[in-house]
Amino acid sequence: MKVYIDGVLYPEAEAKISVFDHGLLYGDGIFEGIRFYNGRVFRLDEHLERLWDSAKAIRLTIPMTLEEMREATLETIRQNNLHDGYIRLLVTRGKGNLGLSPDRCPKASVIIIADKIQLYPQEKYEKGMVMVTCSTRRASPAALLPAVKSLNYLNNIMAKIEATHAGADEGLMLNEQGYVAECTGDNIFTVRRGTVYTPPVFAGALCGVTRNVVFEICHELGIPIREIEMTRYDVYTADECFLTGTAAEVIAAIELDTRVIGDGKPGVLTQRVIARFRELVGSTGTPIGA
Ligand code: PXG
Repeated sequence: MKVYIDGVLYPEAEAKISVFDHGLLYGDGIFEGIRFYNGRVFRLDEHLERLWDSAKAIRLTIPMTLEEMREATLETIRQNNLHDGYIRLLVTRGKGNLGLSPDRCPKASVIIIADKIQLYPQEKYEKGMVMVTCSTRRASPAALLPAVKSLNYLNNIMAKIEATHAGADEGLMLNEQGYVAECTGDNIFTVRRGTVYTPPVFAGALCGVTRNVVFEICHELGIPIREIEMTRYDVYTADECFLTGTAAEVIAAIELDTRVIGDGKPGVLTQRVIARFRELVGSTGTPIGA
């Protein structure tokens, strides 16, 4: 495995960053998780645009252009001879001192890791995911902007620990008002009487790239889709539920807090969305190139 750090591809064992990097010391940085399928990177530019938006929001200067980042990403995949896999793109605040001010970090660091992705077990894709509501709330936008894909994931990790310890596959996160925000690493959708619903981004969700793809698929297939604030009640009583994320892709959720959703199987509409998603990931995207 070769890892890109600031313009150089290092063998994995030599891919190291400074212990004074504020990405490590303070979680001060941003990232993207991107997939490539069949020799093409899925929605690469959407991910890069979100990375640049995250950088803007935290006042981080990415030390290269978007075009250079696109090329560095593709080159890292090529150098690892991968056809299908996952890219983790990080921009850290860079090396500074033991003080949290980023003013002492002269240059941000760019890290690109290309690897195989570990999927949920195939069984989960066939049977659906079991969820519990976490007591850890999604960070308030007044504290940590949920739209920023920052290296500060403790909020989600605390929720993930709760979900895992409850024996669930995923944790549902509510915002401070008690409305559904998203899951620990995925956006959530429900289906009721033929309409697809998802919480608005302002409810505390990340503006997921996969979430946006679901909007496109629904428009294309003529399925009504709406953003609406929802409570746990709306998930318990939905006909269907599914989750979306680069890692999870599109996956049915069949239970929340021991309430069976719909008939407890991946729903018909969910399966239509999944089928179209599979077609898109297999046939579109930025070619990795020779
Ligand atoms: N919400 C959150 C909080 C996320 O972290 C998504 C939604 C889905 O967004 P995309 O753009 O991927 O459709 C994410 C991203 C993991 C893992 O290992 C998952 C994500 C990020 C990093 C790691 O499961 N999901």
